[in-house]
Amino acid sequence: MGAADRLEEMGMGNHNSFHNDNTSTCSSISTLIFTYGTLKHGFSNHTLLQDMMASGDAAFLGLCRTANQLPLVCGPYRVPFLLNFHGRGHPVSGELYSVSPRALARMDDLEGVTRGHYERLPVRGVLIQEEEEEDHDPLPIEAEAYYAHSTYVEALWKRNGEKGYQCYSEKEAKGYVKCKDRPQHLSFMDQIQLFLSSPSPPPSDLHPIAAAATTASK
Ligand code: PCA
Repeated sequence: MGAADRLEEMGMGNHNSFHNDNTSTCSSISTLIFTYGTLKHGFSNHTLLQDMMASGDAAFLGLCRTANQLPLVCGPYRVPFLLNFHGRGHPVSGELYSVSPRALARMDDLEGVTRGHYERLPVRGVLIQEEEEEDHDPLPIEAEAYYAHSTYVEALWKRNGEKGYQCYSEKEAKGYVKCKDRPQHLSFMDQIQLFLSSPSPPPSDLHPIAAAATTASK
């Protein structure tokens, strides 16, 4: 079954657009979530989605990318953050899930929504078509994603040299430290603040000598 069929089966949409719509009976019980980081297949928080899929509280709908450019950067411990800055960065790749209210509450808790870590806001995306569906038009979707909280978004963008990634892949995740392995006496907000006040590494595309000079002049 293709991504379009899976969405159709869930009653999530019309012919050319799929979106969160609280007026229909089916979609009132689920929310579309675009995941771009550690919740994706193969990354450390995917176990939460696996659990929720096993209990019928979540369903994987397909690969997805954002319809617009958005910065995707890393914070402390290579934790990924999408920034709500339209027109900067790149279209970002990720995965689309439909989740129940119960699953959404667990995800909000993991992402520290009430603790000021991430905020869940709308995102427009395009479902990546599977081979048998390639002849069809791209499927626009309206979902929600976890963005870096607005209190530190500007500083995080600057700390990343105003450069974003297209995808949080193994390469970008290299050096990721799981929550349980981080210093336990500091809150995640403390860790973000420490990261923001630490110097940015020199740009990796500089020749090592030029990079050393950049560091020395700081
Ligand atoms: N988890 C969420 C937001 C960032 C993160 O690591 C996700 O995968 O979309």
